[in-house]
Amino acid sequence: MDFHALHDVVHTSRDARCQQHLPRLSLAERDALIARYHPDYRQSAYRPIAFGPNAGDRTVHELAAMLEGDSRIADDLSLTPTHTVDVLVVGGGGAGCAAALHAHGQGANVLLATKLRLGDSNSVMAQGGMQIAVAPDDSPVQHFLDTLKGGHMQNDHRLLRTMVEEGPSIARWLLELGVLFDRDDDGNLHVKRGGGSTRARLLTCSDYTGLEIMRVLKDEVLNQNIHLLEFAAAVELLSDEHGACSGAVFLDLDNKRHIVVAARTVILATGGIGRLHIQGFPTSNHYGATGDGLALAYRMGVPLVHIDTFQYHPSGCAYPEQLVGQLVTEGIRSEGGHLVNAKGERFVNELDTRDVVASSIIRECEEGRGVRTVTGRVGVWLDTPGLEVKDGEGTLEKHFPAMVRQYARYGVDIRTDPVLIYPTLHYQNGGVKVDANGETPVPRLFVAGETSGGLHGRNRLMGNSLLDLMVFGKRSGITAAARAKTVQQGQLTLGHLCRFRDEARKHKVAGQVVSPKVFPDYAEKT
Ligand code: MEZ
Repeated sequence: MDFHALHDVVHTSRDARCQQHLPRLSLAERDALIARYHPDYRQSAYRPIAFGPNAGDRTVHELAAMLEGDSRIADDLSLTPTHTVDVLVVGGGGAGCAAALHAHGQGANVLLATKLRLGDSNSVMAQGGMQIAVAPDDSPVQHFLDTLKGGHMQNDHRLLRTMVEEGPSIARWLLELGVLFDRDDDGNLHVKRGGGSTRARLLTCSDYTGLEIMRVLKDEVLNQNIHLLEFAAAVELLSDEHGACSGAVFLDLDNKRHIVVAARTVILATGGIGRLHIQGFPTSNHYGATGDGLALAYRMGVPLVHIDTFQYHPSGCAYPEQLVGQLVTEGIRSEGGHLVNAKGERFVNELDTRDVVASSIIRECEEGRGVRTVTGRVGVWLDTPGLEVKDGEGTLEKHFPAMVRQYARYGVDIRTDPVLIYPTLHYQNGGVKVDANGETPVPRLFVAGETSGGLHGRNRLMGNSLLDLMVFGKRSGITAAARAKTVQQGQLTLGHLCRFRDEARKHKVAGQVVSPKVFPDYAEKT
């Protein structure tokens, strides 16, 4: 049958589907479903880590290999610094920009180094919004409870409380800087509901919320004349004689030389891990998302938390082939978009938590109720035209202009044709262990944003990532700047690397993989 003819079932089943109410699953039903279908539960995809701070903990093969991997630099690299700063921020996404701005605001001499260009990050690609409890019927307490439930009660309470309580002040800060959040007809901030949330709490800028926030933050970094180092990939941290962090080594991607930066404090904000393509999944992540900060912090001796859990966003694009893995925002489901199997049936409450929705889609596909593309991919329909029918012509163009254009480029009109989706690797739920100021157990080393772990428990709620970046970017920036005032620049050594290499040799895993990877496996080798 012609692939496009398969759409018909979506149109013909719409009226009946609109009468249906599918409740969210009970906790017992949720646990049974995800244990059977969620990729986090595929035992063969996991193994214990051989050595280091998380020795014996199980994680996916791709991450275990990266953490055990060897640095690309030699023990005897000359460590004469080309820059000496108070605060070194590694990463130019949302957390990195927020950290740099706040550290600079405290009077620190800041260098922001980034692997690609300023702003190239998952933050810029965030579509569906930022959760902040600003609505009259909402509160930080409610935000806390929703997030805790979504995270299987495994969230670090201190981090979570800090995030939800500081949300409203972050909204004010972004508004003052000039972020154009959507407003209702009376000019009040407009809020939408995300999966797993009991209140409408998402502040949005159509379906390009991250792009809008990053437009403003990037401008601010440039306006404040914060010193920038672009196309510089962090390949190793530096430690002093006491084991505290004292700087970093970068690979200059233009001329392949090393750049050494001495810093009193270092903030890692290198983002996510999607480009490791865990378990062969496509990803919604940007090209540089290779989990570099995890490897760098691990070699310094910092433990990681919740590294056995990843987020597979339910609606990754499954057709056309050029868009495979890219995000189809949860915002479409927030507005009432139905998920529909090949038989024209809804099969899950579309606003259940992401682990539930993703597992349900995988179940439908594994049990033969998915739709197959000509290239052999499988997925289920997201009824985008249903929104035009329900809310009127022009709805998609008004609320999801980026999505309409993204698909139109490949000849798909999402106003008339449903889109085929399948879970895509979107987020690492865990990461580097930090306190509420982003500080790690290694002195003077801070981590902010997706590289850090604990806040989201075992499943992040939609829109909590953008808030995480802003809150902990800010707190780590302020704390790192304050700490830099009280300490001297430490010696620049690779002592931690020598110790790590000794351990690797003992466990016979020395030199198997170079890490951080810097770019995905299919990139031209650097
Ligand atoms: O927080 C996210 O991951 C998000 C808002 C994604 C989306 O579906 O738009």
